[in-house]
Amino acid sequence: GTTVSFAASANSERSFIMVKPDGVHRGLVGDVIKRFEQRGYKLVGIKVLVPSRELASKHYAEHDGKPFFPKLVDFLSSGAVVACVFEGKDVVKTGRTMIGATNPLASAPGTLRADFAVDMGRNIIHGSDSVESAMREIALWFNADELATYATATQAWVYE
Ligand code: IDP
Repeated sequence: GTTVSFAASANSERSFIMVKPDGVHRGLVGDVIKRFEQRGYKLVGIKVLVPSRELASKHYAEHDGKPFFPKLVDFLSSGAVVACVFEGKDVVKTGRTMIGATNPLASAPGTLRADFAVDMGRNIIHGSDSVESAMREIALWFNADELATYATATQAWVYE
């Protein structure tokens, strides 16, 4: 019925979550994924790649023209990243909360950036800041056939 299909679509929000080169070099990929998994979010896409400067520029297009933009693009394309798509209820907003403030020194304790980072330019992880950004970023980093549609055996124990 209506209630069931509403719940299903509300629980299928997606966010683009990426471990940046500093996080990969420091061996934090597992820690990042662990936080999202243990919260109850479902991993539906994942890949490791060294982004081209073009891809990095497109990803951070909203910052084009700002003083830190060239450094940001250089850094993101300097090494391997792990690009992920996580799915679940309110995953965009909740993901941002779990990640913490852009400046790790201002991030709340218990957030990924507070627990693993110090400098703004080495804050280990990216997470989409809105549902619209998430859709743009997922389309930029993934082909449709690289995203899996599946039901977890535990979904009834995560969602009422
Ligand atoms: P977010 O990653 O928390 O969404 P954004 O404002 O979208 O933050 O900035 C993208 C990334 O650019 C940040 O994660 C950070 O690494 C870097 N950055 C943002 N602002 C500055 C700055 O003022 N100086 C240097 N790097 C910055």
